[in-house]
Amino acid sequence: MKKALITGITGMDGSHLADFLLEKGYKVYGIERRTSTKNRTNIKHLEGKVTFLMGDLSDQNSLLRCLKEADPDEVYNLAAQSFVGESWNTPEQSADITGAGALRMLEAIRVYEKKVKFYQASTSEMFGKMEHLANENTKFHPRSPYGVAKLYAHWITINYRESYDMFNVCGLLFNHEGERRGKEFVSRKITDGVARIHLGLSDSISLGNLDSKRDWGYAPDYVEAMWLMLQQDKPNDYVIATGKDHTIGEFLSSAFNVIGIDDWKKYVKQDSRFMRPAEVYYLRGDSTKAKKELGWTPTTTFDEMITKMVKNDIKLLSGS
Ligand code: NAP
Ligand code: G4F
Repeated sequence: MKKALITGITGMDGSHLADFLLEKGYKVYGIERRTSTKNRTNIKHLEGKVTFLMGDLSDQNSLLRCLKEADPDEVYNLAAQSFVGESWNTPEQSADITGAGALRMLEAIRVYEKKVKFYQASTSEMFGKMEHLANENTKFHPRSPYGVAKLYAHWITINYRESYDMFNVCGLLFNHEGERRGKEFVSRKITDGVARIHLGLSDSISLGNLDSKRDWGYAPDYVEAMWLMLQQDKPNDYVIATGKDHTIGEFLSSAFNVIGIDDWKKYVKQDSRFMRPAEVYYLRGDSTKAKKELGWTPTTTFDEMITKMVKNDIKLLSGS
């Protein structure tokens, strides 16, 4: 039985990856950090199936202890301060967890000395200021403290692969969403807001910049790509994306459509509090390499994903 250790298991991707690996017959360990109130919304269903270990990406020894306890074949480093907007409020903490956190996990694996395959959650935010389709060779120009921190984590993962012959891969994942997404991200903020309007709990949604375009995929499709990367003979880095871009207006239109509203504009307010000091206006990825080498393609469409998210939020809010 293969063993996997996941950092960030309480998050959206971590919980989906745990579901996926359990289905594959893995023994799964997940690192949780101490918080004043436990938030197990995404992992409640995993209790009794996954072994939870206490640790923190800011604490090197805790990572080594978790590694020894789990003795994994594969480590998936998904933990991060992952909200781009927040990274201007806490740039140092974002650098420490999102950037140096990856280094701490790599060092723990290096000191542990056993052969462990390592996955780093890299991101399309590293491309930042881009205008065309991005692939593995596109130059980076991050536009947020989060993006800069992720770029450090990306290069240190590659550097440890080249320095110590470690099996390290980076997945350059474009935006992916789903029912377990945090409510501060624009996708879930919209689907939750639409559900509230539908149930008469609210009459509008306040958003920032509506002009950006994103290449939005569905999270459960994307965790499969993470696993596939670690099953290859040689470590390599891959862009994971749908190849299609949509504006936030198109996201809104699709979400309001689920509740039968065509004229969504009268329900949306613009609020400068949600604008960013530097914006990433356009992200679209070319995952040809992943398709060719991993056999990976996304299966859930943009509209299917949004429908699932809106229906799930209506269900959660109505308690049905
Ligand atoms: P998420 O839902 O925000 O989950 C982040 C996870 O990191 C949570 O489990 C969180 O734990 C944990 N964490 C934060 N600080 C920590 C610390 N100091 N020590 C240990 N754990 C800590 O993020 P996600 O959307 O699942 O994304 C997973 C990873 O992929 C992240 O690294 C993200 O940056 C990256 N990524 C995401 C996307 C996307 O579109 N979703 C795209 C590309 C890359 P708490 O619950 O305790 O806060
Ligand atoms: O949903 P967002 O906060 O996601 P963003 O910034 O693209 O980051 C996400 O995807 C990255 C991959 O590219 C990940 F690495 C990262 O961890 C995270 O998962 O914002 C999307 C767009 C932005 O242009 C933002 O300015 O939506 C715009 N937006 C407009 N109004 C808003 C809002 N974003 C948020 N969060 N809230 C708003 O009210």
